[in-house]
Amino acid sequence: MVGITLLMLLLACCCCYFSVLDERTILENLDARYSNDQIYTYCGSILVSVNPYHMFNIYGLDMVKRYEGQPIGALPPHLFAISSTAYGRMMKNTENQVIVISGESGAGKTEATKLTMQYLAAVNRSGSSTITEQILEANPLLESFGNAKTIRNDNSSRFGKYIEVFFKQGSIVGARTSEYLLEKSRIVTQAPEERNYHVFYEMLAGMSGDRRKQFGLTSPEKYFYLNQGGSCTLSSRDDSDSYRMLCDAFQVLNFSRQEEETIHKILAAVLHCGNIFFKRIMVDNHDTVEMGSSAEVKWISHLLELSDDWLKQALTQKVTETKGDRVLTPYNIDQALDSRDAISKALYSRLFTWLVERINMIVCRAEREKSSSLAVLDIFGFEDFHVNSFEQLCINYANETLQFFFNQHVFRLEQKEYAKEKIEWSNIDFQDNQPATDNSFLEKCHFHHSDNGLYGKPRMSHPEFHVNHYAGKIKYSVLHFLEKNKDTLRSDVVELLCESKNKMIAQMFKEMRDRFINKTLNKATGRFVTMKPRTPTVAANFSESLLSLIDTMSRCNPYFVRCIKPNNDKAPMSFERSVVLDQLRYTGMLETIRIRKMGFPVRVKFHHFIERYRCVLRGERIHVNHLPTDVCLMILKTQPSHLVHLYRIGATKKSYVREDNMVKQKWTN
Ligand code: AD9
Ligand code: MG
Repeated sequence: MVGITLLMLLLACCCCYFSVLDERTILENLDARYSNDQIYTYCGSILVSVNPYHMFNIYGLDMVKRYEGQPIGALPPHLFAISSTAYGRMMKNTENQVIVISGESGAGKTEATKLTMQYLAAVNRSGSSTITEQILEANPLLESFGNAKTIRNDNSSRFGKYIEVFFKQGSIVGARTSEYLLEKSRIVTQAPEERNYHVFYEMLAGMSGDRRKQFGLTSPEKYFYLNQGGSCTLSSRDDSDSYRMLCDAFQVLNFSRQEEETIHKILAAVLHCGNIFFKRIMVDNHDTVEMGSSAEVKWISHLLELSDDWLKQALTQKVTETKGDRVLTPYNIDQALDSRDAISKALYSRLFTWLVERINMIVCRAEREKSSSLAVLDIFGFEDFHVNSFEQLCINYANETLQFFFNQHVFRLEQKEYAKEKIEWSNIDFQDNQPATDNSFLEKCHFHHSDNGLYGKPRMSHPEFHVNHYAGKIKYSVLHFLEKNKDTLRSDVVELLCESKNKMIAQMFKEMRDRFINKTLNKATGRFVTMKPRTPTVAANFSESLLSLIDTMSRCNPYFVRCIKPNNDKAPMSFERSVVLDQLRYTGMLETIRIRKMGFPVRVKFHHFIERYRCVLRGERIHVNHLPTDVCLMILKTQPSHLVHLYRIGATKKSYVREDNMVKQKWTN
């Protein structure tokens, strides 16, 4: 089939688009717009959002109405324009849409996600208000449990989330949240000036004194798991207010009183766990430990409804079974502390997964079959701390994967399109870390965890390695990498938690056991003893879920929102060019602009072009035998000759005959 697509360069640009495309101009443009309180700018169809660190009054119902039904470009750049276009396209084509929000930590991804959800809730006038309210309320709940203060962001997401909102005939019928890799180390350690997950502080600030007593709790400063970062309070967040919002969310999402109670019990048990200490003792020339704290152990057993002895044993001895015999090996102090922390991490992270599943059970209704979806991806931003560990490697790997998705979409597809249209075009190179990511980087990670000496044993003096990410070179410390990647909870501990008299706790760990571990029943003792993780490592698991995410997203029509952090001090309306420029470079923005500058970003269907511009022919006769390309050329030839290099006529697979006939008919009529 002969093609009928015309490719041309954008000739007229309004101020919110980049017209002169170079680094300096883009920076100046963003800076000028920002200082004019215009935080949004388009780069093609990509929305650049520069964090104002100040709430503008631009997200009200009036704005929702203004942007509703308006395509990108019809009104000044705004997040709602992206939401509105995605929504409109989903409605029109019943095609799934995804808004990919990216940017470094503190750039504004989570705020953009919340605003997008609010927009969708607001345009959902005919849908159920209960389900919409539940979907919105899931957000403060997950923020309490999955966000924390870091040095970069007072409300940093420590997990990635992919929220799919399902629609039928334009109305919301449900939603599903998928969570990615909650940062577990934070539950037991925090760097200076950082905090544990908000929920702990909120609970202690918001509960009445009597209720705190019920769980054996006092103030946050008293807990090792809460006080390591220094200050337990946050100037930008009122913990008791947030606790009230959390309790409201429990109500709206139909959590039973018993469920709420158990959630509090688990949180309190984790805090007590952190205060357990040990005394080092020597037994037969072996370094072993003795429990130094009995009060905490009693509280934990009481709260988790377990026998008094189980915890003591789990913390001080390792249980192994050989040929049907149970062998108890005493722990030294490091092993005892690791074991304590492993239990806390398992309790909290299992609770987190349970919460997400519980929310999905409520808001992800059966009707989502045959519905279309609009999804938002809010994943943890690229991180480079003073010390980067396994968590940063996973976070940055996720960003690397997303960058690949972006590259693939924007660059590869663009280049392919030119080739397909047979448009003359010099191939543009772009930084593509795909080989490094898939082959060397992740393989090395796997090698590291399959005892490969090459990767797993850096020199003692330099226990670190580097990765050249798309966003720059990052140094990782390999301390604790192995155990963080293995992240296995001792099988006997899982079994003990399954025996809790609290049904919810027992069920949570039974599901965990069944999902992640193979159990073998020892007939002699009647206990499950041999448990092998089904998935080899955390990294492998994470990588698999990321690939599946990319696969899901590739089946949607994507929109990209690039969030930019304008300064490193969380200061309102302060634009530091060097800080912004770095991000423009590594988010691929400059590359996007380069490719657009060299290419032909505006594509107009042949007959649309003719319909729109035939007036310039001023009565010149169009013969019925003229092909659409001929008419196009006739129109273009009316323009000054120096514009000739600004357009090309392409070829396309589009149904030529039908469209052409239609056009011909119009001409002859
Ligand atoms: V992280 O990777 O989860 O650490 P995010 O999610 O990119 O990070 P977040 O959305 O949490 O950053 O934004 C950080 C802070 O910037 C927020 O707490 C707000 O105080 C501020 N912010 C972000 N976007 C906006 C906005 N559109 N308007 C006003 C904003 N303030
Ligand atoms: Mg976030």
